Amino acid sequence: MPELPRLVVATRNAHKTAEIRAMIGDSFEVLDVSSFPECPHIEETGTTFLENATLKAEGISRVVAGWVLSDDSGLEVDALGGAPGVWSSSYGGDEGNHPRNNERLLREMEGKSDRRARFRCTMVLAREGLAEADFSGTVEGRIIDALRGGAGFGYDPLFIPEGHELTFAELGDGVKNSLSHRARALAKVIDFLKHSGPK
Ligand code: ITT
Repeated sequence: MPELPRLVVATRNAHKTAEIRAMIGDSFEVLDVSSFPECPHIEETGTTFLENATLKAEGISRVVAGWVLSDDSGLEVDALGGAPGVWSSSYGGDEGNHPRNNERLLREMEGKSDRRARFRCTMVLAREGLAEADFSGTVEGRIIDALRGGAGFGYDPLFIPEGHELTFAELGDGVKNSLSHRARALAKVIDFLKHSGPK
């Protein structure tokens, strides 16, 4: 059997890797930076999803051969002027602390009647230190006033996608991976890779 082509995801978030691996099926071997201890920490100094996704993809592809895919994503809440947005991962004050992020979101949303929100995901494909293409996906929905469900990660227990009555954390990976911001961006990535020929 020929070896599968490799796709390295420029992330330290194991949940993102697991979702991408599940969605990509068996056309690629999906790894992330946890398999490459030589990868540097990439400072996310951008002010947009695209800037941060580009920093991560280019930074990791300088030290890892082949295609590197980054994912910069976040939650935008209308009643909060688009916050937490690009700063979703440290909204509660502590990078990557999902319980604190959710606590702050619940606090900020107290008494707000406009609950509209969306997840956004921007992905960048890079090779040899250079970004070659970017892809975006969005899913609309609303924020509820108490945590519900145990699947997924991040703000999933507070977000109900449009057309549903359950949160991403209640709907589970199968449903989330069929309609999420990440699924929609990744479908475009897969299409691009299919047409880009062997590398
Ligand atoms: P990497 O930068 O290492 O990829 P990260 O988790 O820090 O990991 P981001 O900088 O893109 O990633 O921040 C994304 C944050 O947005 C994430 O920590 C969650 O708080 C939120 N988020 C993104 N996608 C999400 C999803 O599918 N479900 C719930 N929350 C999500």
